[in-house]
Amino acid sequence: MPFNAFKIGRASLKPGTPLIVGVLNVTPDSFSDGGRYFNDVRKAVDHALRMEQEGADIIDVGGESSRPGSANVAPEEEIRRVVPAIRALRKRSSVPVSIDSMRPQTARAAVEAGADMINDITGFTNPEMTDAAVALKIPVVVMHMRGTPATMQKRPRYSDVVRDVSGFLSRQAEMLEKKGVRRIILDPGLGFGKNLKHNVRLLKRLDEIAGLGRPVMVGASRKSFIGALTGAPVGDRLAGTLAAHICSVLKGAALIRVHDVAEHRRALDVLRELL
Ligand code: HH2
Repeated sequence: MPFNAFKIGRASLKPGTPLIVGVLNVTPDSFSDGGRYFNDVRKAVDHALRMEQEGADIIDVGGESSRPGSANVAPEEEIRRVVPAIRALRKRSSVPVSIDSMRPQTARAAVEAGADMINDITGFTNPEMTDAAVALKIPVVVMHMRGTPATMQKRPRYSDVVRDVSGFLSRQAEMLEKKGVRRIILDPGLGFGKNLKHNVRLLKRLDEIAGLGRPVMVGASRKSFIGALTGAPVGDRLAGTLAAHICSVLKGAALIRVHDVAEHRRALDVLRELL
């Protein structure tokens, strides 16, 4: 089902033209690139600019790892990590920026520094995060997660993972819409409280989530289920990631969240000609 087009900063999100969201983790401990852009604003900004040049439509900045078992970061520390990077990036580029955070204080500080979108892995289950989204009047990503990063991989169970995730996403989107949030993206949250079968089912039946009539984002990049399907270590999961993301786009994904921007841009360029 198509969705109504909208803007994220200068980017146009519309059916049939998937956007690439490049990941910038300013953390010491993210699962695939932890430490590379941590405590070094220049390195972080250079990486964001490189991703923009390679074809990223949006840069998603995160200051806290959400890998399974990861520890909580205090809001002050998260703000200290993300705000200088966003501010410095803003000075050099108008590329749309998304803040990957579950904390209202961080979301507000990031938007003040120039962020254009809030990406909440807890799917706006915290009412204060919803209040921030309402007040800030910017697009949001509602992601599904079962449990918390500390506990989410302990025997996740669903009666029907696709129906359960879709139900959660539509309920949260309706709640946000009633409060006045107009631009809403849904994300099934691959790897967040899901085992291999759950992740595969969500990808195979992604058309059901896209069928909710809202834009859908998918983030399979380098995740452990790609490793489980290919036997590849985290540094060698690009081929598997591309397959998962191309399949998602064919099933209606409007945004893909990736670490390897250039390769995804080329793959989407080819796909565009073939469709
Ligand atoms: N995945 C990660 C983090 N944030 N946000 C959305 N909306 N969807 C995702 O699939 C998603 C996300 C995990 O990836 P990464 O940022 O590379 O790792 P870490 O959480 O260890 O920083």
